[in-house]
Amino acid sequence: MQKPTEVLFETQFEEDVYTGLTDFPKHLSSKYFYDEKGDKLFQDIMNMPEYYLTRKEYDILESHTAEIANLFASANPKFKLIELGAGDGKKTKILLKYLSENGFDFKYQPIDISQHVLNGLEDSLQNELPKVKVEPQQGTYFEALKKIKAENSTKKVILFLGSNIGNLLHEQAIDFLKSIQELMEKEDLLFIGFDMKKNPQTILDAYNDQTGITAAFNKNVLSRINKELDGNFDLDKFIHWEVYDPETGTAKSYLVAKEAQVVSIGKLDVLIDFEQWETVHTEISQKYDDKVVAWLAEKSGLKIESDFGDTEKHYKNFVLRK
Ligand code: AVI
Repeated sequence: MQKPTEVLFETQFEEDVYTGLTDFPKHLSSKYFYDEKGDKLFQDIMNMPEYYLTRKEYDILESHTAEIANLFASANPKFKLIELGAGDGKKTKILLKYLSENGFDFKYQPIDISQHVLNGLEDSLQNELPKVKVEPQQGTYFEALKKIKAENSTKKVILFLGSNIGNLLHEQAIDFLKSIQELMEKEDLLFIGFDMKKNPQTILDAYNDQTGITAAFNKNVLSRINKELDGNFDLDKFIHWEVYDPETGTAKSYLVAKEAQVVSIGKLDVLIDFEQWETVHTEISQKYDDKVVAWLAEKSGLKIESDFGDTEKHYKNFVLRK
């Protein structure tokens, strides 16, 4: 590896790529999987038969719709439904449909970093559920939540679906939940999806599909470096590798160099050496059990009010309160 005399980073992406690839062992954050191509690949993942998470959560929402809706409206029937990382809203539309058809007094506020995603969601809601009042908010979760807290006193029901929390280490998850807790009032609710521990093979299959979609998703971080930072990664010289530790519940994704190579990243003015079989750790997808969820909630100053699971308890949605 050749270090540049002085590197001035223009973006967080540049800095994180530089830091991650000059560290030992090497690492890159999974948040960089998601550009337009990565979003599309993740959509494909959610439709794969092996990726049970989306289906399970969809089933939970579908089979408990009325119960969940009534819980949202309990104590105070007027509320704002705020979704963190809304995406295409496919699962949320089950709730939105029920709430709107049954005269609930609510507004839907999807929050997403991507304006493109929000526009698509708003258009589709306009067509499918025109009665739902939508107030999209572009930005990071915290920017948006802070603004919402400052702006009004309506009761908040915050949705954080898809086991997105699983992409955070426990310590980061606690920080994240604490920040949400600090923005919540007594009557507010957090409705959050957790992927639960299960047969380790089922988990490995979900993150290592035969068709190679997950591999392409993992390698998309390298494509982004090529495209955005003038890199010359040869994607065929890396393999996607998934491990799952059933004791800790942590699934980890790696990119493994098939041969020794030197990669140039023009924008960062750096050459990165790879030894044969050297790894780049890219993602964690944490799996939970009831005790760990209770521990995370307690550490974050939140109380578990109830939970909804599929029949096999492969996936659970928890309702948390301050
Ligand atoms: C977005 N997140 C919850 C997904 C997960 O299951 O960790 C991302 C993903 N990575 C590989 N497949 C899906």
